Amino acid sequence: MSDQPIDPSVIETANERQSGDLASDLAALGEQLDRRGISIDRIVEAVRGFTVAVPSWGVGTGGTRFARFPGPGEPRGIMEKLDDCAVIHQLGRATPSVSLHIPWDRDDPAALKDKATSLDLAFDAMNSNTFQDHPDDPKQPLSYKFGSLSHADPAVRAQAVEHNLDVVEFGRAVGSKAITVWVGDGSNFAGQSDLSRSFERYLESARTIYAGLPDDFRLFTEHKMYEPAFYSTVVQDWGTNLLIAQELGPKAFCLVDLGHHAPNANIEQIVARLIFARKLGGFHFNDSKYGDDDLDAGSIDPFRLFLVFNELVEAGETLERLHPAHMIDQSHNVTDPIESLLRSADEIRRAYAQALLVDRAALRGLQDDNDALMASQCLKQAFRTDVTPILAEARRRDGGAIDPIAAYRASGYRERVAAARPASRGSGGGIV
Ligand SMILES: [Mn+2]
Repeated sequence: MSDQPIDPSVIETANERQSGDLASDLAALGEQLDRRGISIDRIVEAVRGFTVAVPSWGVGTGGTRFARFPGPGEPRGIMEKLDDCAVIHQLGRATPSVSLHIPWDRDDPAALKDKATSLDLAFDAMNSNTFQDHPDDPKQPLSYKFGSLSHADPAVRAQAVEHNLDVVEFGRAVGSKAITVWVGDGSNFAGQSDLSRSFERYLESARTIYAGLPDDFRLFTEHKMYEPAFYSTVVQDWGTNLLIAQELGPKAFCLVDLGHHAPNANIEQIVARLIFARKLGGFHFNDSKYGDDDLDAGSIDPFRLFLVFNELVEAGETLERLHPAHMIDQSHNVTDPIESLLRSADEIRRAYAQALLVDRAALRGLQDDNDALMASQCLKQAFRTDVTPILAEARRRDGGAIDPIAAYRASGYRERVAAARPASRGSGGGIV
């Protein structure tokens, strides 16, 4: 059996207290859904089958370029990060995999794989890093200050390509099947960089990475409108991202980070277009209010998250063939990262469960009849349904906690690791 970090009796004791209330709530909701012709059991089982990967970097306290305020018991390396990821999965049962970031998580691949297996975890898409310099890496002596895959200097481009191929190789060794490439390449001044030539250089580099992919590996490219470059970004939007995936070939797909768009962009429509093009590769879930991508998934605009899932459910079999990767990518600056990730995974599953409640036959009829008001009402009825008992029941059936954050607080895990892990320094910026 695995080395679970939380004593299972903590979960059992908490669940015993709450199981009566859950059974009542589930029965009431089941009755309501029955009247709508929906089997609650089918929704619970579908939710159990929906998982999302946690980012290794998410279990540390994040920050901004102004400051970082570390919390107690922060993981000091990838092995301790995996322990924290195991807590999230043990309690929430929604996050069986971890997305690694190289070089931040570089370690012996065999040891990493053993550790993950002992914790019932696996590895999802790998992430390369050519958006900062790596002075301690003898293979990366050149600076990425002026870009990486699109850099004007072919030697920097070659170094960045080689790093990505290293990450693919590392991923293969730990059982990952995909690499996500995000670059910060761009410019801060009009005229600083040639908008066309920089993209051509990026494509040439990406083709070399693509050519080095194993047959069963996928390449996800991630667009971001701006930051760290503030005038132009080489891979700035989904159109450019789609061009890249189409140029590269059948193993290349687009990754949608929900926070990487202009405010008010219709992200669900972007998702629909990428599904149409058969190029939706996956998601980085998070939320944002203005221009950043760091807030907890579903914390600001849960309706938008629901509308994204509405497109995914609507796509049905087409989506099953695409099997997009689901990953969280957010920064926890003021909360315990384990609590934020538990709640975020829950909010993502909530949006999925709500989307499963949409009466699709009715919605199509209303759309074809141009009944705008009732079509909107049909969607909103699903969104307004409180599916909390479904989420709790899915966790309970998989041995997780009915209320995972309460169980986490009762377990004393944070206090234990705070005693075992000396406090980290507060310097350094956040993640991107
Ligand atoms: Mn991202």
